Amino acid sequence: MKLYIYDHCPFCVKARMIFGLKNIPVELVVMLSDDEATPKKLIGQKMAPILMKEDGSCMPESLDIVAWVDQKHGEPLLTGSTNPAIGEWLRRVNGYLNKLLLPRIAAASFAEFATPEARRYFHDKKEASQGSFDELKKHADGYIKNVNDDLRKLDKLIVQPNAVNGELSLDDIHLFPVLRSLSLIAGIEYPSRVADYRDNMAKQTQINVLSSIAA
Ligand SMILES: N[C@@H](CCC(=O)N[C@@H](CS)C(=O)NCC(=O)O)C(=O)O
Repeated sequence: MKLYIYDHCPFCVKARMIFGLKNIPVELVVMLSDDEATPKKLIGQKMAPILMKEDGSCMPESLDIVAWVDQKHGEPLLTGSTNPAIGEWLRRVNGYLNKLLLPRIAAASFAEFATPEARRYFHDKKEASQGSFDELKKHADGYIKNVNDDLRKLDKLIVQPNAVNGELSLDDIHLFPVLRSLSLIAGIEYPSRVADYRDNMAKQTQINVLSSIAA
């Protein structure tokens, strides 16, 4: 199977997670961010992730990919129940996270930005939807303070380092990608349970965190 992704994309991380957790081989194909032809050919629109199954058919939508792989390949793994407090935490943080992340993603050394045109495409598209990056960067300190406050709240919700609620569930599929994205931002203070959980999930899912390119 092949998974078409952008490395920075949290939805793509969700799809990658289930392969790593179940130790199922998959070939990752990082598309250039300005490559509209490939995703349109595969699923009729420009969106990642896209799973190409062994029979050549393609499936979009991260959570559909997660459910399909979990149900159809070995015993289901995401059998734990979810905690509404995690959903609420994610809604709050996702409400402001992009404003902090997008200027840094646009400047980082991701494979989807391997050409200047691909980086420019992402930059211009996101500035059009979120506002000027120079303006967003002026508010970074305030957003980092929000993140630090919110991570202290998350610390109290983490039950085990290998599964946020004690048993792997969809909450893990939603939470780890946010923590991986946050690892791109220098200067965040990680409470110990959050750091242990993030690092343990990175190992279990076989997905790198981004600390080495944090800015
Ligand atoms: N509902 C979709 C959302 C996926 C999504 O929004 N992907 C973004 C990348 S993070 C995308 O492909 N956007 C189009 C673009 O970058 O031009 C899913 O869960 O897979």
